Amino acid sequence: NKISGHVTFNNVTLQYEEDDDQALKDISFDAPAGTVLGLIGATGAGKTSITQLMTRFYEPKQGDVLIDGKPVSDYNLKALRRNIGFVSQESFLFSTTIKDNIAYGNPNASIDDIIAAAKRAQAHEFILEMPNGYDTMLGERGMGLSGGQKQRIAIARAILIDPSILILDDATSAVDMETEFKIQKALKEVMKNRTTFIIAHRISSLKHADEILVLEDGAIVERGKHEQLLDNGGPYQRIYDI
Ligand code: DUT
Ligand code: MG
Repeated sequence: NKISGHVTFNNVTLQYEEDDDQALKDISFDAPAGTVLGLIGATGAGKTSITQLMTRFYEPKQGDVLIDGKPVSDYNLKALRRNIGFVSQESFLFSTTIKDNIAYGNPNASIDDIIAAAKRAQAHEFILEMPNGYDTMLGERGMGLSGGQKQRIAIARAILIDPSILILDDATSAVDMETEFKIQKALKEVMKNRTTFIIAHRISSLKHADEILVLEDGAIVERGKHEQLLDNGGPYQRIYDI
C-alpha cells in the first residue's frame, strides 16, 4: 500500500540540543498529494530541518508531522524512507557504472527501465557520448561529470525509485542556458504526480509552487503564491530584489 504523499505539519517545533534555540518554531502547513511546496530563506533558516522531520532523521519537540493523515512515527522507517526521494547536486554518486548509479536503490531495474528513466531525465544523450555509454565507470563522487550531469543522474535515479514525496535541494551552481533548460525539463518530469518540496535559493524555481513558505530563524514569516508574495512587498520581495 503505497502512500499518496499528503504531508501535514501541525505546530511543529524542533530543537537539536537541550540548550539550543528552537531550530523550527510553530511550523504548520498542509501539502495535499501531488502539490508543490516551496521553502525559501537564508542559510540556517530551517529549510533542510523541515525535510528531515519527514524522513524521521529527527523527532519534533512539539507538534505533529503527518503523512496521509498518519503520524510519521507510526510508519515502518524503511517503507517511509522508500517513499521520499531526494535530488540535489550533492546527491550521492558512487565509483561504479552510470547504469548502477541510476539503479541505486532499485537493484532489480532492467536496462530498459534504466534507459527509459535516463531519457526522461534528459541524461540519455550525454551518457551515450561517454566512452562506454551506460557501462562507463564514474570516479569517486561522480568525478568526470559536470554538476548539471550529476543532477540529471540523480533525477533519473529518483524517477526509477518512484517516491510519492520528492525533495529538491536546488543548487546554485552556474550552468549554461541549454543545461538549465534540460534540467528544468527533467525536473518537470520527475515532479509529475508527486508531492514536491523545492528548497530554493533562487526565486525562479518557485514561480509555479502551490504554496511558498518564507522562513527566518526557524519561523514562517510569510506564505503564499509567488505573485501574491511579490505584491506583499515583504521578505519575499526583498529576496527577489537581490
Ligand atoms: N542545526 C543544528 N544541528 C543540525 C542541523 C541544523 O543545530 O544538525 C541548526 C542550524 C540552524 C538551524 O538548525 O541554526 C536550521 O538549520 P537548517 O540546516 O535546517 O537550515 P537551512 O535553511 O537548510 O540552511 P542552508 O540554506 O544553509 O541549507
Ligand atoms: Mg539546508
